[in-house]
Amino acid sequence: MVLAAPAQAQAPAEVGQWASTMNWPISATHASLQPDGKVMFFGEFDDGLGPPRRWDPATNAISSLPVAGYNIFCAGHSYLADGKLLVTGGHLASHEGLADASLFDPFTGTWTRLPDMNDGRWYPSNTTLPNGDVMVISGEIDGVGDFNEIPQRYIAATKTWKNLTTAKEEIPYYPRMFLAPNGKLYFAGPGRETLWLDPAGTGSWKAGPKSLFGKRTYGPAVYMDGKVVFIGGGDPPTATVEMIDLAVAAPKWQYMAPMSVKRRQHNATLLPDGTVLVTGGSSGNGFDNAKKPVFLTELWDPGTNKWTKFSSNKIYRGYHSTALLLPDGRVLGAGGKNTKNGELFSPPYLFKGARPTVSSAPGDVAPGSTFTVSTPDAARIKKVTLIAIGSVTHAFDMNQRLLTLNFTKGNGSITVTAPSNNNVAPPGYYQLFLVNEQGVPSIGKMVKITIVSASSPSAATLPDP
Ligand SMILES: [Cu+2]
Repeated sequence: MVLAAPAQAQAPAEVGQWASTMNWPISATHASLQPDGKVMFFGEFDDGLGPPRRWDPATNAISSLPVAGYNIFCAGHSYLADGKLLVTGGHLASHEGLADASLFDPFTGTWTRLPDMNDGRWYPSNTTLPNGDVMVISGEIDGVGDFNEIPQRYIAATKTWKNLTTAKEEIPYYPRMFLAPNGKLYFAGPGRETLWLDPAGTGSWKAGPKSLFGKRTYGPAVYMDGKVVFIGGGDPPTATVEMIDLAVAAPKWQYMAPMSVKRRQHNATLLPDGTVLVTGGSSGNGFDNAKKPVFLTELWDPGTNKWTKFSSNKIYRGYHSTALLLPDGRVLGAGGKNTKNGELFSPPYLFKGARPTVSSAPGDVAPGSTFTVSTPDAARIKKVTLIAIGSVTHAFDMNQRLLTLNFTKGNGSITVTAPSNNNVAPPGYYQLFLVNEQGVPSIGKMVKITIVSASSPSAATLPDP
């Protein structure tokens, strides 16, 4: 007798594959891909006082890093031009933030304390600006709804803070903020109200187009080629997805195809082939409903506006879970409340034949330039992407960003057009991927986007929303 295979057993080339669970010492509530391809993460509650950890995907080893000196749980984080991680605020108690800020240097594994911010910030968002400064927005000071209303700009050159005194505004915590092609910052939610922040001088806010659905609390939003895509979220959770193109004259939200299942507290991760992978979350009502876990992984392709169902993971990844794209093309799903483990997903593209190889690529790439990438696979390259290294917490990656680059094929190499300016590509480390006709990506090669001054495009080429 021959036993039938389970109905849902599908080939990894179709649905990808989750590897077995890795037990970790803390919940990876905050996780950042380092420029060296390792993952730095730190934990929730009192674990935020303890050592952050570093996981090496190549060896699976976990090491302890020095402590920051205060509780960095509930901080904001994004990368600077030189690859250091700016960590802003932290945890005194729930809804009570710290004013502390630090830099973590991933190359030396050391912390540098910065001057305190203007006040406490519990759940702030960091957004890296075209010149390498960082805008820090929101976070609670001393109780529920007591938001820090003065955005602050971290001046990278002097390691000091500047208050945006004319941009006082109540913005919800962990706002979904994005640097737009016009050099302004777009606050995409989670509510229907959206706003533009002009970071020039002491700052000013302006109303943006209302989004369509309503409150997408604990839903992720991602930036892809000038567009912001907001996926699910809300309570009760929604499966709906909407998108806005920030590069057009009159940006407007529009619905995209919905996910196959409602989710909140999930993660959205940009993949080398220009798609978005959605993992985890809960389809149940309430804050973090572990009784209605979503294990199904699914993928959105902006080219076709279609979702594809992939295989399911094993562990509930809701509140305090994170997900990161690794240079080898796998996606790490980790953390969750009191969930001290991680899982690795290999997308279908890792089962579709040989990967294109990058023989050499420049370490530094200046916006507005062209550069050469040596590859024996030049003839079969179909797409070239840059993905800024991820830095994620609370269902929002403040650093990841996907840019599709134009290129021409040569003999043994391709010539790639760099992003036009630092509004499109804020400075710092990105993974460069070559993707072949089968959709198989190369290993991500880390390149550093440098700062080109006078990055602001002319008013004639971009809208002033
Ligand atoms: Cu939290």
